[in-house]
Amino acid sequence: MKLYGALLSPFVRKAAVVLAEKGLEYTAARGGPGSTDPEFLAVSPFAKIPVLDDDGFILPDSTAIVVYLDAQYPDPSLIPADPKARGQAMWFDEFGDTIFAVSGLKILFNRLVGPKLLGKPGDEALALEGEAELPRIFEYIESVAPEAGWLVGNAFSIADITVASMLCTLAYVGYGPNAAAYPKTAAWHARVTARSSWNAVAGREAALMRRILPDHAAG
Ligand SMILES: N[C@@H](CCC(=O)N[C@@H](CS)C(=O)NCC(=O)O)C(=O)O
Repeated sequence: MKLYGALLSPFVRKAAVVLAEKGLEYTAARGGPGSTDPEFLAVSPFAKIPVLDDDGFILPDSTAIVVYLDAQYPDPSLIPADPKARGQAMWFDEFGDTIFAVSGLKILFNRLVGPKLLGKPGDEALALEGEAELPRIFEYIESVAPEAGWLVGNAFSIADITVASMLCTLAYVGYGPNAAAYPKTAAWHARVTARSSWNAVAGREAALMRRILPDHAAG
């Protein structure tokens, strides 16, 4: 199994945590914004990360990857079977990828990835736009964060992984779940990041970040 893309990406981290939850070993392969690596460009139709290669079966997109992995390697299941819980889990995944990440990545790309990794000036107006969008998103997460346990039903799922992964990425640009303002979010996020799967991925991520961005601690 191979996973293309750097763990700084919330989408790559999501796929990596799912692999770790399922006890699946993988090799990290290079790829990402600005990459000209022919191996990566051959597997990623739109040059986006992550891409999974499972013994020659190539699949882009974090959600597609999780759906595939959960069907192919069902233990433990990370997409609930109950229809309502399944719908809710996919909503949180969609929210994480297309609402939270869209705002958060405006900050990440314009303050960190562009200027510090790709040598491209960031667009500060876009970063400020992302910042202005965050409070509404944080308030929403606080309104759905459970007092105990997980976002959907009583099982850890793709919902927790996707939303927590974006929070981890935001830590690189100085945003964390502030416990004073968002106590339920902070406590839930701490439960997610205490899992052994999360710790395994965080260890790999810290090693990668020490190499590519020595001034930034892993989120
Ligand atoms: N919906 C995709 C989003 C993937 C994505 O946009 N990844 C970013 C990195 S965080 C990327 O590769 N951007 C490069 C580009 O858009 O050129 C997923 O869930 O995998």
